[in-house]
Amino acid sequence: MTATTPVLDARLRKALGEQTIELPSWAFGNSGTRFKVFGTPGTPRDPYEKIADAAQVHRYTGLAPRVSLHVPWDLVDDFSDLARHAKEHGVTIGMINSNLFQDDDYKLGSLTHSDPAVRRKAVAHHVQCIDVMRATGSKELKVWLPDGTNYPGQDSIRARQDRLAESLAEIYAELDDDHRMVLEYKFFEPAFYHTDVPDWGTSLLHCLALGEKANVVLDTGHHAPGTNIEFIVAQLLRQGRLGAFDFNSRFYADDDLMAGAADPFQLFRIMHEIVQADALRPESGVNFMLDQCHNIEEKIPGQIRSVMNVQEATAKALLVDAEALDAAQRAGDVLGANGVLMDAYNTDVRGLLADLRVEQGRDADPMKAFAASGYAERIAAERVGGQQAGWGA
Ligand code: AOS
Ligand code: ZN
Ligand code: ZN
Repeated sequence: MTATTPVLDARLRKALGEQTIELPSWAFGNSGTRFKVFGTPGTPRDPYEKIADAAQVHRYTGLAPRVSLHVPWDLVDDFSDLARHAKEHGVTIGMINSNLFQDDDYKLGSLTHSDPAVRRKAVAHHVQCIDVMRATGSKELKVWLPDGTNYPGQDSIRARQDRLAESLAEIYAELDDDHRMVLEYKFFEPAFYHTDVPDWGTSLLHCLALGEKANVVLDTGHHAPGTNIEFIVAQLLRQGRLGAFDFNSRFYADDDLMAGAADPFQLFRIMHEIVQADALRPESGVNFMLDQCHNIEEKIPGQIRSVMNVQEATAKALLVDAEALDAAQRAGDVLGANGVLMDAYNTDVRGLLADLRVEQGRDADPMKAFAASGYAERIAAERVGGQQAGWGA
């Protein structure tokens, strides 16, 4: 197969032009492991500065117009003022993430806890998050719960599911008509024996019981090694229940490395399922978000690189020759079908995406353009005592 230079035609221009990727506010804070959190010069000191940094990613890529907030890490006195600040910087507030993992009361569980008072507290926290949604104009509540047990017999797996269903229903009842909630699953950590929402099936069952406003979040780092993630994507899309992605890369556990860094081919396979289902369009209801931490690399360039990696995977998925693929699949041509997919994956789309940026009035190379802007040097000089993302030592 001879390599061809991909052309930025009207179809690609439209599909890529519509793509948006939501950034997590916590990616701009200092983060680390339980061993060490390294400080980075220029790290934001408050949510306002996190949003200003996130806006830089959008400025140079044109891809990241929303910032996801975390409560309480991003608590401010006046959330409508924070939303105004975001707007001034050319971005909006995206999903509101709750926190059920940093309170002593939640040691043995939050929404699943056997003590009704603890469950009430965890539900009330989500009511607070829904108020933040109203103040910021956010339409999505994101729930990831760390609940689970460390030892067989520690608690009743079944009773915890029942309590979780009740708690989630109470939260769901608080949503406004135009609100949605998304429920994220994760197979282990911080609990090591069982986790209360460990997989897409459990998340989907709870969402189906709740109603149409509840959908599943797929974090690419939350599966056992070898899991076929694109299969899960296809299945959730079939059900109309894929609410959001948390994109990141993993080598071992929930590593939260840059999307497309560890396995760009997996990212391509995921985006191929998205393109096949026509789910790239904003109206599809799938929120493409990053959930990452930049422990040792620079944070703003780390986010720029990540959204570029997602965009490259998307462009390659859009280049799959759908007709040829369909014909090969129908003919039972195993190698031919695989060849069609690999041709698209092996296409260098960087020139095409540079052309798109130039057409949009941006620099062809976002990494270089940000580095040349002097922003990193300016914030390093101006900001002293940057915030930790929220966890770590
Ligand atoms: C935790 O492992 C999950 O990936 C969460 O999505 C997220 O990182 C956390 O809730 C921060 O808001
Ligand atoms: Zn996540
Ligand atoms: Zn995670």
